[in-house]
Amino acid sequence: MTHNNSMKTLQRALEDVDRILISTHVNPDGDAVGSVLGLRGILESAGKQSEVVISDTITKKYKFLMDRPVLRPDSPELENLEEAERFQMVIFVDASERERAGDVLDHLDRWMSPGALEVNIDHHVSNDIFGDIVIVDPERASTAELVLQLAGTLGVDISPVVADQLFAAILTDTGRFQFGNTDSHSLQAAAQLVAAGADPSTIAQRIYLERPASFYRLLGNLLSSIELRHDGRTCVMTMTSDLIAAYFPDGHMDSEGIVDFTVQVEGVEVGVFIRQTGDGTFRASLRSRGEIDVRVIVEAFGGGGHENAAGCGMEGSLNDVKERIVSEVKNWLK
Ligand SMILES: [Mn+2]
Repeated sequence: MTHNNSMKTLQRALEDVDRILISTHVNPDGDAVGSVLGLRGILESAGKQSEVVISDTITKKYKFLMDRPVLRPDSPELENLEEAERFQMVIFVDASERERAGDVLDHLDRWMSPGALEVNIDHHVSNDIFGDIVIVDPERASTAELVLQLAGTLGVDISPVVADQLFAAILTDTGRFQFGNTDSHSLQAAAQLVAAGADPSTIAQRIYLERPASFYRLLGNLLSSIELRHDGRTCVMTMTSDLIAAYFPDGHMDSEGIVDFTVQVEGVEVGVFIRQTGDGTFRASLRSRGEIDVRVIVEAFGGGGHENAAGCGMEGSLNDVKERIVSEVKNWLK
């Protein structure tokens, strides 16, 4: 990895800083939530004041990880900051591009001190290396592993609360230690967090095993309509707004993890889950097994992610979007 700074560089920069803002990408996943919260706890143990601000709300299933509230761009705590209340550093975690932080960026000018440093801690291979201090390591399965490494550099003990937060982040980004990115480093980090007080069983229970019955009813509908393409090497699942509304009348549903079913079918190498996000707008999530790099596939549509898990936004009719993705997948099946 080029352009990378070391944890020592960040440690030295932190010496001159008292107030730190932490943010992450829109629609924060488990790694994003666990990493921002864990980083806040670690920086506080290091004697720094830290606040987390995220453009979106945190999904219900991750709320148990919050030891205290996080801020939104319109939070009163961030209105009219006095000079002394401004932040001297902003750390973006798990964001492959600065723009991924969303609305937060519109307000940085009034929250930050002049000359404040921007730090980029991430593990996406597609990270565009923004910021004054860059700690990007695509070899790591989760951003949380980099946050844990920072704690080691700072000499900070991991509290049981932070251990739970970082463990949840690793658990989710490795797909419960089942994705291709699961390696000795992620397992050793997880073991270190359990030794520090993380409770794997409770965390898994809260994140994966407490979904509303309507989720399973909708999932049953989706599973019964999966399509196999390319001689069974590609599996496609689609979810329209109408279908979501039939099971979730308020329109809010947590679809995280549904895509994983598409690649659990015997013989399937690439799984595609297309979810309608608005009128003529869709989000495609892809998963792969083995050598096929789905990140490269979604890059054709302006998306990003990892080798075995990636996604992109798309516009058009459902059928048009589906056929464009499916034909791009075909190009990469050997
Ligand atoms: Mn991540």
